[in-house]
Amino acid sequence: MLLPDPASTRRPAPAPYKRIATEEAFAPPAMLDIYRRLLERGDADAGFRGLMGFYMTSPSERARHIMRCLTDLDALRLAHMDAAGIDMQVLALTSPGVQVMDSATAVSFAREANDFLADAIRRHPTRFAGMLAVAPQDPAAAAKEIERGVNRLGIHAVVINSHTQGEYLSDPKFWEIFEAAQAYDTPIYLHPNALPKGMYEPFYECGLDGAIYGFGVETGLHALRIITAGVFDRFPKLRMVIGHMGEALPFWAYRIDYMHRATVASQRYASVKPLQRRPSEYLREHFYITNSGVAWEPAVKFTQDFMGSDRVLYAMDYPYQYAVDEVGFLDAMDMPLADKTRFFQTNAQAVFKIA
Ligand code: 1DF
Ligand code: MN
Repeated sequence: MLLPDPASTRRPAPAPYKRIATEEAFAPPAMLDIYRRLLERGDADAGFRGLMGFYMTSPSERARHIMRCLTDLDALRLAHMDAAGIDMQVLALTSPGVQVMDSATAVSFAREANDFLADAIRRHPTRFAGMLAVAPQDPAAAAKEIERGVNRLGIHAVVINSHTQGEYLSDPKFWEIFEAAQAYDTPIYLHPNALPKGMYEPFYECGLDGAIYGFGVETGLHALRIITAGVFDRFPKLRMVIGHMGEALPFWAYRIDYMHRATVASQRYASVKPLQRRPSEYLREHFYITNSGVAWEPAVKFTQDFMGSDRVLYAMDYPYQYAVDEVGFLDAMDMPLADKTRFFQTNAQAVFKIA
């Protein structure tokens, strides 16, 4: 069976730390209504159709289970958390969130989704924290929503699901969002999206467009575009979070540094400008990395070694990767308790301002 049955799976043993999972998805039913209308129009983006069209219409056990979990922020989710030993979830509007909508709908639905999230946090304040959805389609409105989310809703992080209709945050037209994130001290979680036009087909035709590989390639590219565009020279206090073990960027870091330097020196591209520091330095000093989807001890340790143990956080990726056994694998890592406590608990408390 693909999905563990929470009732029959052995619950992880109690641990001397809280387990806070930091990339956990939800979907308000009203967002699925908007998605349904987009999908019915027939001209919906191929990546979006391939992703949400699948989950919203497939009769498969995986799709039906995920749809049920996504819309629940009460008894079912809490039961799944209890069964997996998860004390707390940091919730994010599931990908692609509002980023597939037209600008006006995206702006108004982001507010609605954040109110919906804030209500869930109010109902279960010891179990849920969250990230604000924003509409990059309207950077000024996104900046305002960050202000409202921090000051009125008490939510201190932002989620952006990678590209917005093929556009990347490396484009200065979006930098008002970075300015607000820096001013309100909200880290931006750069979460995957379905692949954009132009990238989708070579991945889709072999079934590798999704979380198996395509998501990581595209989100890693996005993070690297932000770094090489000089965003962190411009916004020296901006912090970001990336999942899936940093979308493999720590493993790439050495080669990226070497080739970035060579590319700048040869003046091969007008778009590759000198930076104040090496690409890997921005990665280590401006990013936090979660292990969403990668419950693999050597990868966690390598990433801690590269980033520092105060920059690597636990994430499950519920409900897309609800695997109770993985919590046990991570509990069992051969690692000093202080580092394991940073990983499961205290880094998340610091990054997401959880009391
Ligand atoms: C999937 C994976 C879907 C992730 C997601 O959101 C997602 C998936 C729609 O498996 O289709 O957030 N993920 O982060 O790996
Ligand atoms: Mn995810």
